[in-house]
Amino acid sequence: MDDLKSKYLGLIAAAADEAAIEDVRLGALGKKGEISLKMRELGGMSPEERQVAGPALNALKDEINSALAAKKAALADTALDERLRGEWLDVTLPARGRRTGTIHPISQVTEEVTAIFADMGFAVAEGPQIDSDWYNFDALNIPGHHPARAEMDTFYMHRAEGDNRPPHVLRTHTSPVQIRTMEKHGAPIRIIAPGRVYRADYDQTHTPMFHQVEGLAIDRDISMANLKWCLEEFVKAYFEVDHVDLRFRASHFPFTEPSAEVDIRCSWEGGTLKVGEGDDWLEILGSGMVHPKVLQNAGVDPNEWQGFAFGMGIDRIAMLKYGIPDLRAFFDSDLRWLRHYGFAALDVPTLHGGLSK
Ligand code: 2U9
Repeated sequence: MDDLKSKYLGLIAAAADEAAIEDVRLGALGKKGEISLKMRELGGMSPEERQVAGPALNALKDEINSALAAKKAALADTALDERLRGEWLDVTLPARGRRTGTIHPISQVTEEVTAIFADMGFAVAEGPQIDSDWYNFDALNIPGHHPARAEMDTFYMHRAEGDNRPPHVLRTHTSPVQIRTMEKHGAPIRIIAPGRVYRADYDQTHTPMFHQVEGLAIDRDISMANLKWCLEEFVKAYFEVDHVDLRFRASHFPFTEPSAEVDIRCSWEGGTLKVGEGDDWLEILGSGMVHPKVLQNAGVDPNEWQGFAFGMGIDRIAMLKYGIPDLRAFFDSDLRWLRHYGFAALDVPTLHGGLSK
């Protein structure tokens, strides 16, 4: 009995894991275990022998069982300690700097322009990028034979066979948005329409998709004087300067009469643009008084209402303000370029907070 006891207590002490413990248990107390067999021998003993051996065997069995349970608990504790040591984290370490995305210069400039015109009471209007030739051309006083229609290098949508209606187009300017908004809300109206436009043209200064922002202000007595003030305020705020000189050059667009292209005084010292000083002039937008036929086409009575419109290229004014030399890089999705020219995601442009801080 003593031999059995020291044998199994020794094996239990030496067991290194739960599987080894189970082996010891089966060897001692399993169906064919050494102690179980001894228990079975009790039946062949005399009552006197059994009275001595019985309690001794039961005590041995209890002792082995408690040693097994204690060893099991000790092994579980060690395993937990080891796991906790492996998974230990120093929560007092400083956070690792995360790679964050940036705001694309076109989104940034769209937000800046929107903030400036919002401050002057202009709402933002949006519309479809695929539109009918009525909204893109005819309503804007650009009839089928008009040279402007050919000049706009239009992308035409595919037509089903046998469909003889004029095809829809990828809008060549955001002007259809203003027609749709006038149709819906009538006059007076004060909106800007920023967004993507498409022209089949690709070289150093043209991409087949680019961005425009157009503005429209219609009321009973809006004049070129209001247009000049509005654009002057815009240019000062956008380029973040106190003074600008604007030059209005007579021009021609089918949708405005009279029409003017607008230049700003600037200098190009050492290759960088300075707005408001110098002897150079830089064209930044087109504008004019909305043609009476265009008002009529949008359901606004030109005998009652009048106003101005203007349009400019967002990509171009972004390049000018932020010294971006190559237009095509805007659409390359080059991460190094985006990190260099991109803007911090939480610095939303506002007039009071600073447009491009
Ligand atoms: C309506 C009536 C009139 C929008 C205008 C221009 C002049 C213009 C160009 C600037 C550079 C396009 O991005 S660009 O290539 N735009 O010169 N746009 S007036 O006139 C409108 C628009 C809508 C209903």
